[in-house]
Amino acid sequence: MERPPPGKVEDLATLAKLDEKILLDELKLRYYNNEIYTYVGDILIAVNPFRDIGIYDDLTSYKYNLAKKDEHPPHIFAIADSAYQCMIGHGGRTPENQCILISGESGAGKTESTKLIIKQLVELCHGNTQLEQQILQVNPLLEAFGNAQTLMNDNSSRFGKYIQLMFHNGQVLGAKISEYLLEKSRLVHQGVGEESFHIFYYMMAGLPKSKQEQFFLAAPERYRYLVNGTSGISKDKQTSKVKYEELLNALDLVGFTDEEQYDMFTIVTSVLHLGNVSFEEKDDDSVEVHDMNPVKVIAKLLCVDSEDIAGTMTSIITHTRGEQVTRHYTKSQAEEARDAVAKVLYGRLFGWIVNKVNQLLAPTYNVRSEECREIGILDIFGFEHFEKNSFEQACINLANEQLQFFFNQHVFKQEQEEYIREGIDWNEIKFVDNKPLLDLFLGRPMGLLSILDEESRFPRATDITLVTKYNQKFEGNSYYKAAKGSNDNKFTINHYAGQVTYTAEGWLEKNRDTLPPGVMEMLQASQNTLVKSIFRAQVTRTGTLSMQARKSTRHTRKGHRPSLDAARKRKLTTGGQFKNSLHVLMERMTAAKPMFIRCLKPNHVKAPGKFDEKYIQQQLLYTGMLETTKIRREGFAVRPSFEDFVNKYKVILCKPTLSGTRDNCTKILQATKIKGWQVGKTKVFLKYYHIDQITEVLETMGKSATMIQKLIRGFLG
Ligand code: AOV
Ligand code: MG
Repeated sequence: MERPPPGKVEDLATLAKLDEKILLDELKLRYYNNEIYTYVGDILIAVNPFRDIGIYDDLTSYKYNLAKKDEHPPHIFAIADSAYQCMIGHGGRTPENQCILISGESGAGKTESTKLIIKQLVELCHGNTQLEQQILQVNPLLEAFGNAQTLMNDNSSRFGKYIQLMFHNGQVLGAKISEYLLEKSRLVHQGVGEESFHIFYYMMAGLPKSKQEQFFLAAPERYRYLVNGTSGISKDKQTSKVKYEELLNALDLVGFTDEEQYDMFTIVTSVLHLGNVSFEEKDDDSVEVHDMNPVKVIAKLLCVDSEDIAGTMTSIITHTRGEQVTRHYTKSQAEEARDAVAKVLYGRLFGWIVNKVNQLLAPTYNVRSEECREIGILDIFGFEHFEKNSFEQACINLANEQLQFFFNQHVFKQEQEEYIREGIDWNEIKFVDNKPLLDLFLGRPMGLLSILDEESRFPRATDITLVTKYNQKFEGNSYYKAAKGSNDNKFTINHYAGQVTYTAEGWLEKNRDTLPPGVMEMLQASQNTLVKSIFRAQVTRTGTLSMQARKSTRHTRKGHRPSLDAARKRKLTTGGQFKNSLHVLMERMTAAKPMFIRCLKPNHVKAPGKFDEKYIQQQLLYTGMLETTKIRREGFAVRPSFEDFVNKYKVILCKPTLSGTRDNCTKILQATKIKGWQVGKTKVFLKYYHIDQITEVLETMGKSATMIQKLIRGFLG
């Protein structure tokens, strides 16, 4: 067979010569030719085109439906198709649950890929059911509330998600979404050139005047949470308006009622108003709300008492020896309390939206679980490296480490271990194992998160004490680097995807994620249906007082600086929760057959037609793409047992009673004349392209058989 010219190699695992430069050149030539997709065996590389290249139309979608892999150019639809075929057990395969894991830097194209996969999967089901239409609307809906413009991506996912599509007899039965760690801190502060969640801008551009009045809304520039010291509002109003209409449409289609939508917007707007609450210090060391107007608006929107809101943000009431004591907050404590209310409102709203979507898309009829199959799609937040990196970046980057580890386990470790076990003639391919990084983060009691949890329990701990502890415990760990100054709150981690320096400012608070006393009770007492329901089922914390008690407080001790920590009770920390959800995710993915999509970002400036070689080279290097290509080129992707192999291919020897032995497998393989296979101790080891080759042998045999029959018939007359 003639080798394709450079840039025309659709599967890098078929390259005769292989090095970093060759990989890069192939991808570059293809990119400039609008061929953004390239295979590495069963793995798909996708280079973000940053423009519409017109390859996702219905005709293309149809073309890839149940197509053979090499029939058409590499495409994301082919991956969806392959997952679907494996899931239903097409072509005699055993039906299996699938998961599609999409990785890549922030802005590399993971979320777009997720949407394209879902679109194609729905297409493959042929139906045009209401459920399918609902499923297609879930992503735009969640993006409005969970995505935001960042320096790296104009539509950056600020939460991770795993979407499970459930099937029965090849038809979609329902869907379930799991969400990971919404970046709530973005509500109250955004970095330079960044924005808050899209929903705020969509709403302000799209709400008709009458509704704006109902929500007491003014121009976006009037809200501190949207303009707090950054670039201001850069979104185009007309685009936001269109997005708002799309969102309403999605909400309707998925099944949110008008009342629910109204209540959702009520919460979103009250968050905005919260940002405008400010405080002033009084001579007696107490603080009070500077201007009660925004508080009154919030009180109306959330159906709570305005005095209660002002009270919970400026003071804490405790019981001391049977007496009620009011302690005043400092100005910064009051601001912290206000921001905490905004974050809990929005965070709970987001959680409620995801739950609601899950209820609306849950399978409506019962199918025995063994008859139900699923395809899961993982779209997490990509690896992040900003000028200033906080707790959120640490969690996001940990999730990426975990995903890279999963990839390595599948692509390198388990595979090579099996070759050794089965006595296959094999030259080991080395890969960079990032297990030490997972240990650094997740180890117990000596991991970054465990130590953070421990420190979070000390009311007097600070970011400096935390980092001092890190410096002591990780001295000598080559993946950890302490900052030069001894009184510094910074440290550097040597991630698989590069070095990131973190600043521990605010980590303890973010990890504790506790609410100022009284906030929960105040919100639980709301008369707004949605607010009430998202704060229901919360155990009232001891040590704090109900609203009633607050109102009847008489005694006030002045001048005492309270600590918010005093009333905090132990609960699962943010880090602890994240660790648990990562664990559950890994278990889910381990139980399915994984397929990998590697998204690459061609430049830092979100521009089309710009292939920054150095930047791509870096990504190829840290994702281990050269080694991946090597193992896919030399490895054996298909490994049937002797029994299965003989059963399926005994026709090649024309012996229907052939038994499933090692010898018989060898005989069949020799008869096909294909090259490069091996026979192990219990299985046959085939390259991924061998199956197509054997199928061709079978087809040729079939054709000759029909031809012979025809000849005989003709001969006989
Ligand atoms: P991400 O999910 O990987 O980043 P996105 O999927 O949001 O990245 O892609 C970023 C932007 O790149 C999109 O908004 C599109 O403008 C463009 N893009 C991506 N894929 C395609 C494609 N196939 N065709 C055309 N344009 C594309 V983050 O969520 O930031 O990690 O947290
Ligand atoms: Mg994304």
